[in-house]
Amino acid sequence: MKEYTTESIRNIALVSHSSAGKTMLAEAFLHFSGATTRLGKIEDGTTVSDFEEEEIRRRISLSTSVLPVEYKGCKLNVLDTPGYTDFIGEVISALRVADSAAVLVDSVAGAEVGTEVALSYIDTFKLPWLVVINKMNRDNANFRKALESIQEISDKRLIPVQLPWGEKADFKGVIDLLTLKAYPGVGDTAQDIPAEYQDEVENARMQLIEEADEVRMPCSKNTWKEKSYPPKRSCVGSRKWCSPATGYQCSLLPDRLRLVLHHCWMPS
Ligand SMILES: Nc1nc2c(ncn2[C@@H]2O[C@H](COP(=O)(O)OP(=O)(O)OP(=O)(O)O)[C@@H](O)[C@H]2O)c(=O)[nH]1
Ligand SMILES: [Mg+2]
Repeated sequence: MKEYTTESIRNIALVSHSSAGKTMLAEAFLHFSGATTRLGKIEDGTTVSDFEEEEIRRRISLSTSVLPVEYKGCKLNVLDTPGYTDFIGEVISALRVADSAAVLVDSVAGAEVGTEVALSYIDTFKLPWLVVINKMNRDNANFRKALESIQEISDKRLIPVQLPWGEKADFKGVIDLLTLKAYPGVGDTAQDIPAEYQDEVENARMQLIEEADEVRMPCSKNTWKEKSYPPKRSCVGSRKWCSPATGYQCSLLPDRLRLVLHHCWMPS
């Protein structure tokens, strides 16, 4: 593996209530970035992260796995933590060494006890974090409701950086508010935003710009498009979060020094 300097490395912990999809997201990162040739499945016991016999048998993560993901000149050390509270020690250890955290929330269940516990440790370690509203393809998936549920248990204002492109059986991908492109689930070709989303996207983007201005990030309404710097607060993506080819792969979550974000993609 190539050697990376500090500014190209992101140590990011995936945390959530059990079963929100952390291990599958990590699997998708690996697959999308070309580290694996096929996407493993929890049900088949073929994910890279859940490799222990007991993890395969129980179909849950029992310990934190560190998964190196190389993408666009950056190295993401993804820490896939267990969601069951019995293994909270693993989550604490992962957050202790991480530079940032991605909090996964099931789009049907919304924020759960494990989400709240994870957030309290994120707070303890004062980590920057973002939310991934996951499983958007499930029946009863509801992005707004899931978002509200996590907003209710956090005192940080959550600002979407991506919107889901459809939901439930109609879930197609994500609409990115920074690049202003729609990213379908399969393949990495960005598309123009479908006409029926234009108003929603415009409103969400305006909110994003206003929040960015408010927290005085190095962007303004004029430079936003070129620089793609994100707001300093927690942001929200959706499961087809892993949209490829976005220019800010390393731009929202921090290394030890600065702010950055990575996107990756999970085919359904
Ligand atoms: N429909 C749907 N199912 C998903 C998605 N992501 C994960 N799953 C399923 O949800 C279940 C749990 O996924 P995991 O990735 O093991 O969840 P986890 O957060 O790692 O769970 P723990 O290790 O117990 O904390 C598995 O059956 C996955 O196949 C998704 O985007 N959509
Ligand atoms: Mg897991």
